[in-house]
Amino acid sequence: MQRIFSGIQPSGIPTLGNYLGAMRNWVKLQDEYDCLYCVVDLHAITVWQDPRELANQTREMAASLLACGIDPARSILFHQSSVHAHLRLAWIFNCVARMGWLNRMTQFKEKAGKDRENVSTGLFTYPNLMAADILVYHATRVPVGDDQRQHLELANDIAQKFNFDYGVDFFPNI
Ligand code: LTN
Repeated sequence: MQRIFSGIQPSGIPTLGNYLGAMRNWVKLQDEYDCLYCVVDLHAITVWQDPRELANQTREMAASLLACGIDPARSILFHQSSVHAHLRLAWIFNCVARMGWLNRMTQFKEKAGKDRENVSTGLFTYPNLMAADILVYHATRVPVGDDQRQHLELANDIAQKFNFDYGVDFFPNI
């Protein structure tokens, strides 16, 4: 069975956009696929977060996902920071992805704006952690909005470069 991975930022109480754009779809996908759903608290700290608030919002987002119909008997639902393998693989990917690739990420350019010298380096390497989220489970399907397309292409580029550089066929194509 194909494996699905998707992540959602812990924005606390979800917006209607979260529901229509992601959550509703995630619930349906459980019928057909082996699904892993993750509240990406480590991505959230690419910009400053109050630690206590972040912990609350992460729990609230997980609770909302359960309330919407994510079924823990069929799917895996977890906090990103609770699985250390994400960060370990993200480091390896920091050493695989090229500066030029990340420099072309439109989301980084938008978020950094004129403040490019002053944003966190985590904001820059955000796509490498996202690639690690997916590839650590060898997931091959990733339901995301159009704004995340470029990040998925980058994840594929990383997987291919890793396989090529180390002469393996380890990471699948997304
Ligand atoms: N960047 C995504 C959240 C996200 C994600 C992922 C989505 C983090 N890791 C892995 C799919 C797969 C966002 O902001 N919506």
